[in-house]
Amino acid sequence: MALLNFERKYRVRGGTLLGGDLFDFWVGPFYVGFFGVLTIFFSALGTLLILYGASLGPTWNIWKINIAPPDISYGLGFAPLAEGGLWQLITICAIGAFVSWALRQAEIARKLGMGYHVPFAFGVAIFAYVTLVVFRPLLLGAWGHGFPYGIFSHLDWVSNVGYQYLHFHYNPAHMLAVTFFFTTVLALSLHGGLVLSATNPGKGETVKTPTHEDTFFRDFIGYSIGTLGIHRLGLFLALNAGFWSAVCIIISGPLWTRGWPEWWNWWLNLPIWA
Ligand code: UQ2
Repeated sequence: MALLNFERKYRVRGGTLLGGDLFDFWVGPFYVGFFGVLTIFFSALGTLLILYGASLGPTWNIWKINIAPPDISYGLGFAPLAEGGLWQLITICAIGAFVSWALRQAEIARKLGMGYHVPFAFGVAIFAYVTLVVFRPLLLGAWGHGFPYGIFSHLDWVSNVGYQYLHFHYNPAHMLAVTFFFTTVLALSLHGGLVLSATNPGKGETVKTPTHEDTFFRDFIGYSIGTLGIHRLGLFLALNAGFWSAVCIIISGPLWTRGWPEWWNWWLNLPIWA
């Protein structure tokens, strides 16, 4: 079945989570849905608020524009717009847009009778962001612990918060996150390379089969994880990268306030050395 025939057959009513039939239609290639409308609303409002915040600031230099969270002294209260209130509203818009986007993915998956793997995966990315700007600030008692919205300014925040714990690479959850990020890259490069080597042959050559792919890795390392397995592994690695990123920052402050190198003293303090 050609793609356009498939779409005619499968673009059917129903499967919506909210709004019933109201927004259950397509605009060109795009499914709309209640959450499509919500995504556009939050994205547009958030973008306008960012532009307004930039207009209050000292620069239009794209690298230096900065929308900072409230001062720590505002605690968990609302701040005036120009004093971090814009950051608070922009954060609400961002979360609203991200969650609406995930729910739109879920509605499309329901329509097609597919699993929820895509919205679940995106949900882990949302979880990592919300950990930075909501969960950790809540646990530390001030919105001022969120990161500022700006290209250079958020880099400065990461550097400063890292040095606050002396050497963030000694954070065990950070170690796990970094390892999962790199292993994700290894797995995707193996997978991308393997699939292209088999299915994108030179002129006059034939396309190879998954059996060729399996055999390549069995010849190479004595093991093939399989065509479905590599995607399970990829999802597992990528989700763990996001998950441990969230863990490594949520434990910094709420659970451990000293330098991360010092955390490893638990090893030297084991009673077996006495
Ligand atoms: C594989 C397979 C694929 C793949 C890849 C492998 C036919 C098209 C990349 C090989 C992957 C292995 C052996 C796992 C490597 C483990 C880590 C942690 C990176 O066997 O099946 O399908 O794309």
